[in-house]
Amino acid sequence: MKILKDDEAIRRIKCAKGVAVLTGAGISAESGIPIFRGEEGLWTKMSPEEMASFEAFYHNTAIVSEWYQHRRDIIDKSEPNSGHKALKMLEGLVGDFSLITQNIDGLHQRAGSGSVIELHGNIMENYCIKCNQQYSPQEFDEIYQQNPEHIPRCYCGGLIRPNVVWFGEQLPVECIENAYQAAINSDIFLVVGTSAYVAPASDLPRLAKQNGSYLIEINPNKTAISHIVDLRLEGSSGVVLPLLVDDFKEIMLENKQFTR
Ligand code: BJW
Ligand code: ZN
Repeated sequence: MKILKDDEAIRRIKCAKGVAVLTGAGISAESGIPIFRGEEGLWTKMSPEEMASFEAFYHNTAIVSEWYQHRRDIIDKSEPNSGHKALKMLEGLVGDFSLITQNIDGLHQRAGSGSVIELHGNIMENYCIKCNQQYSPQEFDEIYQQNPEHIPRCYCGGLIRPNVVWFGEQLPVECIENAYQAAINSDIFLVVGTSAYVAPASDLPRLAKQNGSYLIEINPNKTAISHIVDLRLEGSSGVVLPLLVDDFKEIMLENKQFTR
């Protein structure tokens, strides 16, 4: 064991059938994508509600669109890190595995993870708020670049917005239902790189625990749910996750030999 010293954690992993993971901005920090809150956060100078809301987009379209385009540029240049890759490995080890992310950067998919539940959408997708026309990243980029005011408009005249979930907006129903189900069905629930401040994603760890799951938090800092987790692995996910997944592998292999 490299990182797991806790007997209860090892016992729980030995008999785990379902593993669910909730990730947040922290898992992409080591890919060079800024987190939202805290000293290193995107939002130290302005409140989240000022930027990530439909009202902000509608009344300050150019500023909000520029902000998203700037973030798209960062994401375009970034690569999945060892944390994303470790979760892809974990998926291959566990029969019933669910990966739930609040991130809109698509890095889990680029690391090879299959069927990722994207609670807050994806920044590369865009659509018209009037006629719902979808725009591919290339189509959107062309419209954005051709418009000197940076107010992207559909051919119907409607504003084009990113396919992300802003404050006060409902999460995609199928995604949140699948996430609730994954939390309920899990035996182990990993909470990685999220402040667990934003609902309803922040309800998932509690729901998992109420249904008997063992909660492991991976984060260099304490969060809103640290007091309810069973095990805190303090550190960055790019370092901790590969070690944890190695331990999972070892425990599961040992268990197979034992049960044979
Ligand atoms: C590392 C690390 C390393 C660093 N390794 N870790 C009171 C008033 C008004 C509203 C509410 C209220 N109470 C609750 C609400 C609801 C509201 C809400 O939660 N508000 C909070 C402010 C309290 N929620 C909503 O409005 C949601 N919708 C909703 O509830 O709908 C109801 C409804 C029903 C029916 C009809 C209509 C409505 C929607 C929430 C949408 C959130 N959207 C955003 C923006 C997405 C688009 C974009 O990216 O621009 O999602 S906000 C932002 O926060 C983003 C993130 O996904 C989300 C979570 O942030 P995350 O990932 O936790 O990041 P950070 O920065 O907070 O934390 C990073 C962590 O990483 C830290 O802990 C670091 O320590 C750690 N870290 N380096 C590991 N290397
Ligand atoms: Zn349109």
